[in-house]
Amino acid sequence: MFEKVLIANRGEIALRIHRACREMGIRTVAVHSTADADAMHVRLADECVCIGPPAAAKSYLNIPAIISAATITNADAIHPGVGFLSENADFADIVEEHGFVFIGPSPEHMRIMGDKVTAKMTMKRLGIPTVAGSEGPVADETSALKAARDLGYPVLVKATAGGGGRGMKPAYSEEDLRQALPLAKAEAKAAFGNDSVYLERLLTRPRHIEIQVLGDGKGNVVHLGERDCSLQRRHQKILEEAPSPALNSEERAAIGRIVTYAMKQLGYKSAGTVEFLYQDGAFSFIEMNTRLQVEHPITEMISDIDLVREQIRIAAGAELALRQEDIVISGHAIECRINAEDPETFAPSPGLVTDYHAPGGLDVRVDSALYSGYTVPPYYDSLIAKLVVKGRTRNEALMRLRRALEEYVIGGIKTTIPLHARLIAEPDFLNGEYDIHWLEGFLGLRK
Ligand code: MV4
Repeated sequence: MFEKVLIANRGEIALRIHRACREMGIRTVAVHSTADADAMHVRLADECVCIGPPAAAKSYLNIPAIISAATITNADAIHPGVGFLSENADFADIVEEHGFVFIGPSPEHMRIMGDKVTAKMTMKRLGIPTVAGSEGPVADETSALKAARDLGYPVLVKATAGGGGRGMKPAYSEEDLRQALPLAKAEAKAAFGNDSVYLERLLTRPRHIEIQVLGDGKGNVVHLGERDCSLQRRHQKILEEAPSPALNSEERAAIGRIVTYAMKQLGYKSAGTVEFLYQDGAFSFIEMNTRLQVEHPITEMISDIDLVREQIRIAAGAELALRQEDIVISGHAIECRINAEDPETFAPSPGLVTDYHAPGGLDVRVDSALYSGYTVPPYYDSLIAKLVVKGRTRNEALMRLRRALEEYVIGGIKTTIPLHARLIAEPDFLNGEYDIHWLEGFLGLRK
């Protein structure tokens, strides 16, 4: 097992990884920008190294600085966390070239899933259901129009390098498509430096359901059920729950089997998430995330499996000790993402936390690096806490969540706690009747 792990991240996720390491007897190295010298992840780690100025491009994304930090502290392995360098295959290669272990999948699998067309073709070949679409990128307007005529409108233009909804444009007619194509290409070029696009049939009211997997790269793979992440605003998830209120146990078992089989064929290593759109009883693959996800705690709550611990064991060369038949999903978990934002306008609200009291009690988990007297810096993602609850039933989880939100005190800055309190009182939410567009409608936004 590793003796020392460098955590190439910040905030609640750095703390989450530190906790797993500590429980495994592994020492930790925190890296931080000058803006994060007082951060909780730095305080708790055994060692810390300042890797640059506040701007993430010069610190948390600064590969030479991170490799240097691992070298001078004599770390064995690097955990990239979520965001930042976590899906950067070149970083994974560089980590290994310098003699450290990258705690994540193989760079090859990261590259396959990073290119959305290659990911889709690969998954289709492995038996995963995909959305009807163009076979690969569309070269020009003529071939796009032809592909769309074959598919039938509406269609969605997507960026090959995509993710996060950038470079994505719907088209309801040929005229729409002629306009959407150059717009999508320009957006993709600006966001990813790659203007390649492909087409898919547009699903108009899907849910976003994702399957958590763990593989050891030696052909052992398990799935840990699904998460429903449909409640989002501008591609930012707000609240997630597991299991999905939309699936029955047959559907759950069937998609789990399909995903597990595909990941075994691929020889997938580490934690990963296979994302689907679910509409009219059918699953369609959209993307695979080759990393730990922000919402991983809801899966941990209902499976009683520590995903970060498993990632670390697997990276250290251990075989997956879990068998599918040993995995028991029980109860219902909900995560509220608490952001330092105005709950009405979503304007960022960094600044001094004057009071802090986190909720507790049975089956309440708070993943946060906040403390009273901490100043939330303005430079990074606004996620400051994840409030996760579990109940034996969805209703029990909802009652517990309402109580925990009431208890939570974060003074001095605006947070999205009031938004969550409003959201979980809505009949559609209480009934589990929502799709990926529901929240934006509720907020009166509409794109
Ligand atoms: C789609 C879709 C509808 N039809 N594909 C958004 C980003 C990327 N992850 C895929 N996305 C979508 N792909 C087809 N064929 C709708 C979305 C989508 C979406 C998906 C998941 C979660 C939130 C979303 C919000 C808007 C659009």
